[in-house]
Amino acid sequence: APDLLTVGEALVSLRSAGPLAAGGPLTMHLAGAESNVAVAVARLGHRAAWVGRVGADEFGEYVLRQLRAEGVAVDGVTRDPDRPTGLMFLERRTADLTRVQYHRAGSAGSALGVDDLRAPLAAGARMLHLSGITPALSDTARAATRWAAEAAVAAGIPVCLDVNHRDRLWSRDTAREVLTPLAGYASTVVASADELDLVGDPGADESTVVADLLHRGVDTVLVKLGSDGARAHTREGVRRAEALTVTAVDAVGAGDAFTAGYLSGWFDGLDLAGRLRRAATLGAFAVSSPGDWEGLPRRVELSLLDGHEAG
Ligand code: KDG
Repeated sequence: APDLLTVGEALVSLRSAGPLAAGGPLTMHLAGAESNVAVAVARLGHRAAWVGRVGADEFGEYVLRQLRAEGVAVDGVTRDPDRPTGLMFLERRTADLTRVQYHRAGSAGSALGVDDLRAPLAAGARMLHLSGITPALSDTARAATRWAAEAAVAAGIPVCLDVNHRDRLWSRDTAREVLTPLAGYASTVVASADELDLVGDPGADESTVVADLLHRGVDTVLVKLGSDGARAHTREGVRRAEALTVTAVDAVGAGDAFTAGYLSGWFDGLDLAGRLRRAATLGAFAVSSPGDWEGLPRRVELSLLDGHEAG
């Protein structure tokens, strides 16, 4: 069984160097929050498996090829003969402004269903990673996400829920209705500060949401604060983690890298401080290199950012 099992939609991302309306070359990349986490964890030497649906098209072929090249197990993936692999365009509109356009409605990935997940869950894992993107894709994907969380808990597999709100896919109110119960299955919840009320009451402050999650059985709540680092809440209290001081060139994928670093530390049996440090290190690699995941470190490279500690 793998260390990490993650479920979601992997996409082909077509990145522009300038405004899309002005044309110009696009470059092709693998994207998807969950597959980003899988790649990050695999680069650090853990066994990672990604499950989802891709089209029986060239884009699906590309997604699988990229994941295999990164050492991510894809044997549980379903090729959908009737639906295309989802696409997204990542437009670098200005140096400071990137815009995303999805072409994923009706995609293979959004047709994810419970039957796609039975065998991978039965094979087991040390941790199941789910994101709040998957239940936003379709009714069947929502049911599958919920089923996976329940099945994992029943099998004694801890669940990490990465909130990852995507406002292009659903409203905050719908997200909250779905993600708040889902968070009750998780042992680890990861959210940015502005996503916290999607796993609690609308407008609730951090301490209220966190107290409620810990009360519902969540062990660790990680609140991402971007360049200000993160806060980790457990029943023992709150611990602050600083971000590393690096030059930010591309924030896309940084949250996925942070989560992957945390999980890698967990697989290695590190204490909370060590897990947070690895999370911060991976986040720093992601923001200071172009691409969602291309710049992530292999294990021997983890120490390259030593000396970049803030303050
Ligand atoms: O976390 C980075 C993701 O935003 C990107 O890879 C695409 O999964 C994606 C999404 O749904 O936005």
